[in-house]
Amino acid sequence: MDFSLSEEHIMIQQAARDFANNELLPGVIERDENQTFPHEQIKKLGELGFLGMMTDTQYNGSGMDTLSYVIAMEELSKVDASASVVVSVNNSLVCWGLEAFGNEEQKQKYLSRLASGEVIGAFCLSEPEAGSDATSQKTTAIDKGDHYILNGTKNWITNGGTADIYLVIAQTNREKGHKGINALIVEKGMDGFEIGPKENKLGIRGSDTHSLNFNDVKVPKENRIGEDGFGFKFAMKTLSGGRIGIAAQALGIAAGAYELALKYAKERKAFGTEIANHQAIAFKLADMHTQIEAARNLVYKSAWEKDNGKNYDLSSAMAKLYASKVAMETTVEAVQIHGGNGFVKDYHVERLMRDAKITQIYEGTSEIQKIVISRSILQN
Ligand code: COS
Repeated sequence: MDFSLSEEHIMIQQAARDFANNELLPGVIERDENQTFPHEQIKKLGELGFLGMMTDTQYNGSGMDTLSYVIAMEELSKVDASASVVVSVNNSLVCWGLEAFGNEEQKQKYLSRLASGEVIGAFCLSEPEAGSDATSQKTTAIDKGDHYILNGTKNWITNGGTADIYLVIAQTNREKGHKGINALIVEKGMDGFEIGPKENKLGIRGSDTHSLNFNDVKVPKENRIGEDGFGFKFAMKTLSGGRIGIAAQALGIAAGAYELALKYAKERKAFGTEIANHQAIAFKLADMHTQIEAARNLVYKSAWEKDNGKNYDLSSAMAKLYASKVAMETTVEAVQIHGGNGFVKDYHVERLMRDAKITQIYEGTSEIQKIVISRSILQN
């Protein structure tokens, strides 16, 4: 067992850290306040290879491993979780899903453009009445021979307005239950595809979250991913990897808040000394540091399992469950350490606290992760 990072991993960490500090930090407070999508920054992340990190180089990806991806996600998320969620969805849900389960034509046509960041993608599973209960899809994709007719509504879709390519999960044959669900590649601009209003959110306000409406959208059959009825398994398998990305995002939010709190505690004086010298603060920092290290170990282990061909359904659920809890708790403590300053926007920690909350909700709530974990341990 070797806990040290390779030279390549350290280089990726440094590159992501530099990008976060030089390109994401300027304007991050204003983007959050005004709900501005980081277009320019996402374009640059694409040019640097961060949008298709795990995708093979033959499809314009960077051909890196999952560990590289989570290392980058942590660094970007320390500074701007609105930008890092775009990176996460594009990498682990859209690019990985297409590379693992798409056919060669789909990879040539869509994956190459997504992995290079020329366009970005969205993953569309949640519906007004089917978030956690994902088999209850109301959106329908009716088989019409050489095409499907898609009807329905998707909710809370990350990159909803900005994406060009959407992976949409829909029910084709209700009698077959989850085995009647398909995953279709839908392009922006297809007739009958409408993008709903942007959501006004508590956190990750710079990211672009929309509902989507499909009204008799004609989707060619060649846009179906995998065999007929593979859509639910596609969603589940893809989400397992997505959860590693969100766990890394949560880890980054926690680590970012901790680093700010540590710096502040060493500078701010009260009762004649830096507040870090008060045990009440030092013990908070000790807890934060320990929890973040534990979360990082879970995230890295899950990435390692994915890279080594092992089943990572359990480890990704545990990593997401724990890292998101640590993100929430750590950011609350970071605000507390900052006192009055923690409550104002200039010090960043209040934003990180708001951003942390979504990591306990999207790509499977904490309660869903507990279903996955408990089923896994009870089955074995
Ligand atoms: N990989 C492959 N297949 C999987 C799987 C996985 N990780 N998880 C479940 N499946 C398969 C099951 O094996 C089953 O197939 P078979 O009948 O052929 O065995 C099928 O999917 C249905 O699974 P299950 O019976 O467990 O379905 P449930 O309705 O009980 O739901 C949970 C399972 C709760 C785990 C699932 O619905 C889920 O993950 N929900 C949350 C979805 C989510 O993350 N939403 C957020 C939207 S994305 S932002």
